[in-house]
Amino acid sequence: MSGASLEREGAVGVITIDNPPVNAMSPGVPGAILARLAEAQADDAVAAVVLRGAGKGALAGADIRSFGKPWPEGEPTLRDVIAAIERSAKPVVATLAGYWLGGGLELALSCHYRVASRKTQVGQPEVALGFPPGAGGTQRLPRLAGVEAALAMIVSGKPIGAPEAAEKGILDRVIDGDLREGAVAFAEERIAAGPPHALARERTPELMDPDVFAATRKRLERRARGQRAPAACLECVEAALTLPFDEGIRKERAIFEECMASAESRALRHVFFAERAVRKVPGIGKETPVRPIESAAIVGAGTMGRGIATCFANAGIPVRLMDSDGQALERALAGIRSEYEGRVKRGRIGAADAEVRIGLIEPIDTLEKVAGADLVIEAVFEEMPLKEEVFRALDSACDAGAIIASNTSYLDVNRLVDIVPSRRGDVLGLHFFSPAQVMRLLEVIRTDSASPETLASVLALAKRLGKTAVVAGVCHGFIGNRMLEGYTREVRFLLEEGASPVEIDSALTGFGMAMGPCAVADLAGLDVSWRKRKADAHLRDPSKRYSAVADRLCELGRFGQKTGAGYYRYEPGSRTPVPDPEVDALIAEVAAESGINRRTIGADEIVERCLYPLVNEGARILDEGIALRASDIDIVWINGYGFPRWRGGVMHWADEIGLAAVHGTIARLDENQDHWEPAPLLSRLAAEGGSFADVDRAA
Ligand code: T1G
Ligand code: NAD
Repeated sequence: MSGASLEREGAVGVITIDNPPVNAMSPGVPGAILARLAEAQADDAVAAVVLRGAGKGALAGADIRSFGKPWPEGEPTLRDVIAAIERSAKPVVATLAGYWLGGGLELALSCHYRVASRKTQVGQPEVALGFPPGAGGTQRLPRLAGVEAALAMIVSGKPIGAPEAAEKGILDRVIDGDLREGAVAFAEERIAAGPPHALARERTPELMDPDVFAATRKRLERRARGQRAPAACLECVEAALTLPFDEGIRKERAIFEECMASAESRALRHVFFAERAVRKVPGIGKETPVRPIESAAIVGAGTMGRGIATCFANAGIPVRLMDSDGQALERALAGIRSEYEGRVKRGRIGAADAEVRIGLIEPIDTLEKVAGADLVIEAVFEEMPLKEEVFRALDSACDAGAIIASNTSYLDVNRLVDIVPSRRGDVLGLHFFSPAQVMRLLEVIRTDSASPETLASVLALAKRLGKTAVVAGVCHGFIGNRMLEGYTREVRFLLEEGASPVEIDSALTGFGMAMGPCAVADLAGLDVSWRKRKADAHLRDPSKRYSAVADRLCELGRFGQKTGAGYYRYEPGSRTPVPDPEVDALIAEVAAESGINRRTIGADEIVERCLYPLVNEGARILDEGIALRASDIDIVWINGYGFPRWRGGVMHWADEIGLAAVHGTIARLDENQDHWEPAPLLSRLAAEGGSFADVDRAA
């Protein structure tokens, strides 16, 4: 039963808030706290109150599941509890453990005193859900911590540890040893000292740096372009300085309500639950055995092998690195070393730590030396016959029970399983993204035969590596890269039809993408996909439209940043794209050859043309069960391709527009172009008035 209990310890009434797992303020909980507070007030033997959380002691704030639903009529709210505490003549000591976040911290800020165990984290993470704190945090925190510190915490949403919070004046004491006993002892001291028991609201906020608001505003214009919540947080904190307390509270509430109703907040709340749903994989549970992965080996020390080796070293897991080309291996090791040295120079890690990590990477000169590794990842060139050869060699080299994974971007991992028939349960795809040591996304490719144990083991490993794992089925390009094809196709068509690389990139960064597609192509290198297109040329349907723009750039040796020129040109040593008239001329020439009349294309059309193919292919991927749920696709695009988190991911964004409208546009485009056939699932949902969120293949 969720609620709150009251026990007496001498003159101290201990109220324990109990709503597993994180004591969120779900309907009913504030009412229960109010009732216990009233009992404590009425009990003459109680002189002070300790307010704490049950279980691990966390108070994670408002119940995020209740947002967007009406609060039950007549049911008290967190703000009623806060008002009651501030009216209380008996001092209330908030007793913090675990995470005290959002409304949890706001409740504590309204108390007369705050004590915490050393490992406690406190923060106002609301901005990450698309709104500012809504129960007085923006008014009370500046009065306790000072304006600058409060502003930084509220705008960033990042929690801080108890020692730092005590230093800032947010906490009155950090308690080592038994927290409840320490809190009761603290309350007894306050009883002995007697009034006044000051409240945060009675203080005046202190501002040291009068430029902090202007400077933060400027930073947000750059960093949080398109978003409302960070600026809303700033406005609220500013009100703490310019308005009397109660007016500041009213202003905070008005801004909070406006933000809560926004598409931005719906998107961010969707992502919060998507990040938790993605960890749930059918057939994998707590009872599934997990094989320990204490050592790994990587075959192929190119771009990916090197990055993946670094991931393991960063997680403290010994890793062997092999390449058939000795020079490639040397280059990889030198590259790894120089990257760690760079991080030491920038103060990111200590020199000794860097040496430990470098020491975890052991070069090996033959594939046989992968023996003994718990996991082997193949990262050789993207060629099926080569990968098959490597898998045959791994079959004889690996220990029984070792997990064997391919880092392939597109190829059929089930075919690789057939190479090692006695190891069917132990093989899967582990699709890291480049640069592997930086990108959070890891697509885990579930082959038809991978055992639950293998899957559970790599999911546990992903967590150790700090990766967000998304389980995907086998198909060409899995979730992310399969969707990417339509995106890059439309970029090339738009170029021919009249948009410049700058116009395309600005339209998409304006939408919120981390980078524009032309700049991304220049960064990744245009030659890889060019080679692939040449190799697959015989498979192309000649009746379908094909754009030669990218091929022609490559024919000029324009492979992107690495050659100083691609869709843009680059000054030596610079990564800043500079528009290049030569490219404009080349595109105009290609368009003329294809008989295309070029025109001016607006940003909205660019965004639709580039992003609707993602939605359409995403619908197919969902329909085929390649992704378990639409929100998994959202996680892939947010973490692997720079899709704006505050738009909720590709599929949520489409749901938000409305699938009938998206379908209508795609169907219209399909009349003029042959690449736009609406996906059956999209057509069906559009007709039914449904949404992608309703489709859950994991249920
Ligand atoms: N509401 C509802 N459910 C929550 C929740 C919350 N606030 N926090 C966690 N859960 C669920 C979560 O969905 C999961 O459920 C389980 O608890 C364990 O979480 C008025 C309006 C606390 C650091 O933003 O950051 O207060 O998936 O897997 O890794 O201004 O959860 O098992 O079914 O994440 O140990 C502000 C959000 C709310 C905190 C724990 N608060 N939570 O991390 O476990 S807005 C937040 C977290 C607010 C006021 C406003 C983390 C955590 P399930 P978990 P964890
Ligand atoms: P790369 O060309 O940089 O490196 C491949 C390495 O494999 C080379 O050093 C080569 O010498 C080595 N190699 C070739 N045959 C070998 C053999 N028989 N035994 C041992 N080593 C051998 O390629 P990459 O970009 O690192 O890609 C590797 C794999 O990862 C490919 O399957 C690719 O599709 C995939 N991938 C690449 C990216 C990316 O952005 N580069 C992203 C995700 C996945």
